[in-house]
Amino acid sequence: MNGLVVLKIGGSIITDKSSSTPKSLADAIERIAQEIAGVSGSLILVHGAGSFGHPLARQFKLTEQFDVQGIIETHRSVKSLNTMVVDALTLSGVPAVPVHPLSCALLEQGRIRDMQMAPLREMVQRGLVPVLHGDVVMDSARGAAILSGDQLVPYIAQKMGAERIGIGSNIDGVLDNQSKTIPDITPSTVDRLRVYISGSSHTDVTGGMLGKVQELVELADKFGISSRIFNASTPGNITRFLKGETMGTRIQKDK
Ligand code: IP8
Repeated sequence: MNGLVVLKIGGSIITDKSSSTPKSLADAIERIAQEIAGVSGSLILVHGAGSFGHPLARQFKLTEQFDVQGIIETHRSVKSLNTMVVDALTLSGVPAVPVHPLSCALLEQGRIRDMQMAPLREMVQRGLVPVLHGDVVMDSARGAAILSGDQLVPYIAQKMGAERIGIGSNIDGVLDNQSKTIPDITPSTVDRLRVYISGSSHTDVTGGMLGKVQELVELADKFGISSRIFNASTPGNITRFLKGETMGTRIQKDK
């Protein structure tokens, strides 16, 4: 699908991730919706779970065990965050529709085994903007597991033949040991850079920055799709990314 952009907005941008209970950041959600509304083009949006998902996933030990109540409560919570994002986009004039991974994906040992792509394809072709999110999802081996938006983005991008991928985090891309942005990462440099790349400082059951980089390096390596990690908490940066401007860290295949 030519020109399609897949963008993930991290849970740290739209929620207070330091909170152990769900706490949304309404101003940030509204700003993001307005920036997205300002740039036309095909888009699939994925957002993180932040304080609506990670504390509950940890409380119910969803990465270790099957727990019916944990599935219900965690999904209900991330769905409520998704409703806030979709509502803000709708109010800004974006034709956004919710897509919940629990209802359309199946995992095996935590990796996506199967996902309904036909509805997404039809939505995008008809000008709708699907809005997915990190979720608890059924798993053929474990019963259920956590599916991070970081895994959804490369999967969807590859299946849909996306043109550009963005991961909007709350820092200026991937930083080195001097806190300077690493402009480029490739499969051959990632091992050397790994020591600089930390996990998340908050409750994060899906791996923080290192998890994101690993997913995107794999995408570049296997499918030649490049992506960009940038600071989406800086006003205007989502607009810049959508317009194709250079910023943050680019992850691409070795030349
Ligand atoms: O915030 C995690 O998704 P992420 C989903 O995109 C849950 O890593 C339920 C913790």
